[in-house]
Amino acid sequence: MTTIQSLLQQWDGESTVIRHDRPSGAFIIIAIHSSHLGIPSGGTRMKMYPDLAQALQDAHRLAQGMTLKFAVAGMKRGGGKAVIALPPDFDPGGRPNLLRRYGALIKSLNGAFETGPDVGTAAEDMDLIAETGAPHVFCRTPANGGSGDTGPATALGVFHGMHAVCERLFGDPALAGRRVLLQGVGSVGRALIDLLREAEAEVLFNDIDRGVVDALRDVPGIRFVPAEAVYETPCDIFAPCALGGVLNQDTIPKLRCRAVAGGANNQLAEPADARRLHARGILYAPDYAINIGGAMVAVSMELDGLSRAEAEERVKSVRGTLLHIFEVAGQEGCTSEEAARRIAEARLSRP
Ligand code: PPY
Repeated sequence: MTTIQSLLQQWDGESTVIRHDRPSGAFIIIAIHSSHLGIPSGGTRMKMYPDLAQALQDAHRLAQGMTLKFAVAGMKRGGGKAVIALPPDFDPGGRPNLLRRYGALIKSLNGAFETGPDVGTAAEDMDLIAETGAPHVFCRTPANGGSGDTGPATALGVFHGMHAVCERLFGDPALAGRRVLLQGVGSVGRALIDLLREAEAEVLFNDIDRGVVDALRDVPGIRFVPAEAVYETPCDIFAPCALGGVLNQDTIPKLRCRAVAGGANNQLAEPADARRLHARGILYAPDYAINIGGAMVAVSMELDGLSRAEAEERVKSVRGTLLHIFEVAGQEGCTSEEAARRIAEARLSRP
C-alpha cells in the first residue's frame, strides 16, 4: 500500500511541506525537489484528488519533472511544484482566501520555492497568491505587471519541438501535410491548434469536455476524434496536451503514430513506458524537454527583462535541445527519455 509515510520517505527530493488549510478543508503540498541549479520553481496545480497520497505522489513527480525540465534546457532554476488538493465539498467562494493563505505560506518559506500557474490555476490566481506571496510568484496578469498565462508559450515550445521530431523522422522539419492528433484542448492545446493550422498541418483533436468540443466546431480544417478512437487513429504525431499517465502498457500497443510530442507533464505512466514506445519504433519527445516554453517565457520576461518577442525567440531552443537528445539516443542506443535524463543528470551532478 502506498502510504503518506512511505511516499515521504522514498522521495529523492529535498523537502515536502504539507499544510492542512482548515478554513477550506484543502491540503496544500509544496514539493521542493532540487535547489542544485537555482531556486526550486514550478507551477501550482489545483484540483480534487481521490486521496491525499495521490495528491502527494502527483506533487512529487511533477517537482522532479521540473528539475529535469530546467536542467535539460540549461536554465539556472531548480525543481519544485505545488499541489492544492481540494476537498470534495469545496466552496468556490472560498477560493480567493485559500490562495491568499497559500501565498502567505510561500512567503514564509523565504524564497525556498517560487511558483506560477499549472492545471487548475491561471494568471488571475497568481494575482491573488502574489498579494501575500510576492515576489515569489510568476505569471501574474499583465495588468498586474506579470507575464500572464503560460499556455501559448508552452504551445510555442511544443510546436518547435514538433519541427525537431519531423526533422528526425523525415529529414524535413516542415509540418505542412503532417497529421497531428491533439489529446486535450486546454490553454496549451488551443494555442497549438492555431500554430499547426498556420503551418498547414492536418489537425485532429479530442477533448473530454463537451463545451470545448462544441466551441471548436466552427474552426475550419480541424477534425474531432471520439475518445474511444484517440489511441488507434493513424497520425504522424500524437500530442498529449491534457493530464499525465496517458502513455502506458494499455495505450502504447494501440498507438498508430510515428511520434509522441505534446505539452502534458508526466506523460509516461511508469519509466518502462519509454522502452515500450522505443520497441514500437515510436519517437518520443520527453515531456520535460518539450514543454519548457511556459516557464522559459515567464522567467525570461520577469527576471531577465526580455520583451515577449525576445522571450519567444528563446523558446526556439527547444528544437535544438530535442535534436540533440535524439542524436544522443541514436548514438548510445538508448531511449530518448534515457538520453534526456543523462543530459540533465550531467548538469545536475556538477558541483
Ligand atoms: C511548468 O512548466 O510545468 C510550470 O510549472 C510552469 C512554471 C514554472 C515556473 C515558473 C513559471 C511557470
